[in-house]
Amino acid sequence: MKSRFALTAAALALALAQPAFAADKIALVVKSLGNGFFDAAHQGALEAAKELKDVEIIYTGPAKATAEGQIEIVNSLIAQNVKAIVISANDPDALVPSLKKAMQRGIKVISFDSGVKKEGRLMQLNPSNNALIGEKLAKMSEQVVGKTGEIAVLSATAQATNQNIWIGEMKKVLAKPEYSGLKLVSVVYGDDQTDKSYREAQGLFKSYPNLKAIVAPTTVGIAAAAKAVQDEKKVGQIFVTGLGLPSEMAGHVKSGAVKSFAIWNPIDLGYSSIHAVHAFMKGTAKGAKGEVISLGRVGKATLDENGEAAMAEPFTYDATNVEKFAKIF
Ligand code: RAM
Repeated sequence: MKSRFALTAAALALALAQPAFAADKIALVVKSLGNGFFDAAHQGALEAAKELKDVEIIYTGPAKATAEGQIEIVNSLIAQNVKAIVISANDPDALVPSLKKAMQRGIKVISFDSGVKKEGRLMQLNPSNNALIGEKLAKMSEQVVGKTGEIAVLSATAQATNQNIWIGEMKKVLAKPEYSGLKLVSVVYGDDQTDKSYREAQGLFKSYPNLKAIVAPTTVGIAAAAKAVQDEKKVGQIFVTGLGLPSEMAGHVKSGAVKSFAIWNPIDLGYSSIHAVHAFMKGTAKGAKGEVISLGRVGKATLDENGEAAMAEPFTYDATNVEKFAKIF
């Protein structure tokens, strides 16, 4: 009798410890794990989940930034019955079939940061306006190079949706008469891996002895290129610019390898993505043109005809402010 009572009490205690309802699972699928940019986005996602109360975040991604790795993950998330997938895609096309399958099973899918084609998601949340980012990259290059000189791009993976769009926008700006002196000599890919990005930067030094700047529209690439410039004693000869995290770039600004770089707040991006997908989970968003989606403390986003919405303008960092923001992301 005694032991039976003990068991009942234990079962009761366990039942009381469980939440009154099971939180819905949202999977945040990033390009690859170990990238500080996505760690910051994850931080924001957790903040949103805490506010929303009825969801929990599964943070996942492949070891290397490949579409194949993400497809495997998406398939296993379908099997796990997650309620939503928020993905930064390694390829605009390759993920579409598995994401479509997820949506057919009732899973709400949105992309953020690096998008997938319209048919593979309900919306794409861009960190900023793509044309603005392209212009920013061209302007920052001109600031360190001057009116004439050779520049090269060190990108992430060759299939990355976001980097390819930004490079395309940057090329449009460089094609304008006022930029005719800036010569884009090469675009190389470090695959968002530090060691490969570092080697690609070294390769550029060798192939282009007159190179004046490396523009890296990736937080992994810009940090690796700046380190290569420092290690090979090319500070003052080759400047590095692009999109970076203040926490990873402060030392490189100090060394002089980097004068300025830009980025948006990755914490806010992750936070906003969870709010956006939550609206689809609750049925208040459907993905139609003109729909206004609440992004919690960040504000609102309006969907365009492609189901895309953009957040804030990229912010520029240099010696005057990098230390302050390095403490945040
Ligand atoms: C890297 C990733 C990410 C991109 C940033 C700027 O961390 O490629 O997708 O948005 O750089």
